[in-house]
Amino acid sequence: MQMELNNLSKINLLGLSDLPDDNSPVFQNAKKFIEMQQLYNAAIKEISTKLEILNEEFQVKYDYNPIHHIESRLKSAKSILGKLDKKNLPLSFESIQDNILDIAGIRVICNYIDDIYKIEDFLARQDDVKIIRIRDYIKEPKENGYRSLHIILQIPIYLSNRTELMPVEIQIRTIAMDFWASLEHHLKYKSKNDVPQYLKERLTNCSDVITKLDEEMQLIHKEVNK
Ligand code: 0O2
Repeated sequence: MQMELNNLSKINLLGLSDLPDDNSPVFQNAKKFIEMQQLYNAAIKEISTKLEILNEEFQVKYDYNPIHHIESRLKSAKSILGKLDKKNLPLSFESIQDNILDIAGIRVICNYIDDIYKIEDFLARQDDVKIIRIRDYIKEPKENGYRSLHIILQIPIYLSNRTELMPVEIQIRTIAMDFWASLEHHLKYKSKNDVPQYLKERLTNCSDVITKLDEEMQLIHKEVNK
């Protein structure tokens, strides 16, 4: 099983029609993987639609948008298997379902810090959404200066013959936090995770500056809208 799942990362999985009519385990696994991706993709659509509706409601009622923009992505087979491998977990479908909760990923970029928590409240109030885990890296930033609110939730996906509860990871952050995370990610990638100490320190300083900027912008925004 392990070898066969490993092979998944080499296949460019697009749709079932891309696969040959072959009963070998590798193609059976590829088929199962594509079906799994469809479910995660459906979960991304469900949550994205809820967020878009919220944003439109705010526009109509208050002439204001809490969401600047939304990005989403499906984690690739290569990245899923890499994460399992890094955590020394079994390379199986069961293990993917049990351990990888960010296959469906949505990033919500907001203008102000308060908007982040408005979106968290909104998601928590949805009848069909179950919050599984919250990590607040805004109240407690990571040591390197990373700030963002991470929510893992579960949403039902209604299929022709069954309902599946699918996990989605939502990262909610301000434009400034996103700017910081992009540069830090790029730097880690460029330096193959071996970021020189002086650059790490400069980035941590930037995070402090950005925190002050976010807080000041929030106060000005409140003042303007009193
Ligand atoms: P990718 O390619 O971004 O998806 P988990 O195994 O997911 O339960 P983990 O990874 O500790 O536990 O979860 P956490 O802390 O919620 O972080 C998950 C994601 O947040 C990461 O995904 C990144 O996208 C982002 N993230 C976390 N820390 C940092 C950071 O210091 N800098 C930046 N730029 N992003 C961060 P992945 O899985 O690493 O990959």
